[in-house]
Amino acid sequence: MTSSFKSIMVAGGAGFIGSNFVHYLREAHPATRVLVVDKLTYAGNMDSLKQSLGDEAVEFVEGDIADRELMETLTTRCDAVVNFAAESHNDRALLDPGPFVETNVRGAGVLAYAAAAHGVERYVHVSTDEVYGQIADGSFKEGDELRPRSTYPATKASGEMMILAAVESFGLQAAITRGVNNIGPYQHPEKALPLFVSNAIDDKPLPVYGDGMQVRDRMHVRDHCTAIDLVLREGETGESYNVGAGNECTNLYMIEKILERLGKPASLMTHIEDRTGHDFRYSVDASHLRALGWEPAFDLDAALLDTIDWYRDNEWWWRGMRSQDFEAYYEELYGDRLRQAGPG
Ligand code: NAD
Ligand code: TDX
Repeated sequence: MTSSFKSIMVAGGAGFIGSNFVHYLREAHPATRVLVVDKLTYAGNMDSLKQSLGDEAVEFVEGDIADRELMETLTTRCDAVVNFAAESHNDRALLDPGPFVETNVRGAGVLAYAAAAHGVERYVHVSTDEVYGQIADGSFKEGDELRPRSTYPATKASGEMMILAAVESFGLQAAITRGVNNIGPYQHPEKALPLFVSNAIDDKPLPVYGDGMQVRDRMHVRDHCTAIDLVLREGETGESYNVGAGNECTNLYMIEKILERLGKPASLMTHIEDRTGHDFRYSVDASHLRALGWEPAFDLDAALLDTIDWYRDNEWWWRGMRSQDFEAYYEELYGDRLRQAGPG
């Protein structure tokens, strides 16, 4: 990789992928300063940043990417920006779309426009494979039409349009990444893998949507970090890059691995009423990115086992996230469906 930056802003750096990216940057580019900006919504967690925050090269600012004045100030202090900040959970988007539009569209635009105004050298907007919609066979390429099928991906696709507008209108030097499902340390326990592991540890039912045969490409978050770093340094302005590891598996395969690793019974698996508009399969062709020299380091089972073991060994982290508010959300989303399903 060629370019070296003096200071990188990591927006949404107290979340799952953002915090992993901060730790990655400290190891891979120790001479670069890191400015973490995060609103600390329910999904942000300062504990996820602990291992890097003592470091004098890392600064934390609590703030909203939709706050124009703050973004105008902070972007003058960075030569690169990576934007992870988003509302990221499909199930919550079905309960209330408001914050998704506010952050994933308006916030994405405010930060990008501020970065363009202050001549930020490089910008990566972190998007998702969900913008394409579902696919029965084969894999999506970057030029394919975006056909998001539900609220969260609809706002992520709209956010991408704000970035392309800033590229065209104001010369923002931005590229977009479209990553598949990530797994790894520091993912909120509302998401499937950490939810299933933490429920299994507590001998609670694992709520499986529908038949559990939905397919996801499960990429280790560390591989997503190396991909984003490469696109930041070598990606072409105005281009999108699919980021997929080729680790496709059904939800049932992942659940079986979890139960086997933790020595828990299959009877914990509980099929419940499906998520509304649940995409059956996502799949992307990552050859555009691989042409830049990217290779994932984790295959499917290595990614799954590394992640399951991390949650098994780090209860201190996820027990704090399963707070009273989380239990209220859990009851709202799953309560009736689990009661209708009856005992596993
Ligand atoms: P996350 O929900 O764990 O973290 C999001 C972070 O953004 C949190 O720390 C939250 O406090 C912060 N945030 C939310 N609104 C903000 C705002 N207005 N201003 C500043 N900070 C704000 O999400 P994640 O899983 O780490 O996802 C990060 C990014 O990667 C998102 O853009 C998501 O769409 C994308 N993505 C995620 C995955 C995945 O599998 N998790 C896959 C592909 C792409
Ligand atoms: O309780 C559950 N039961 C269940 O069967 C939950 C939470 C999920 N699932 C299923 C739905 C999906 O098929 O597991 C699969 C994974 O679900 P999530 O962890 O909610 O991820 P997904 O909806 O696929 O989206 C994730 O990957 C793409 C991230 O949350 C997004 O931010 C990212 O863009």
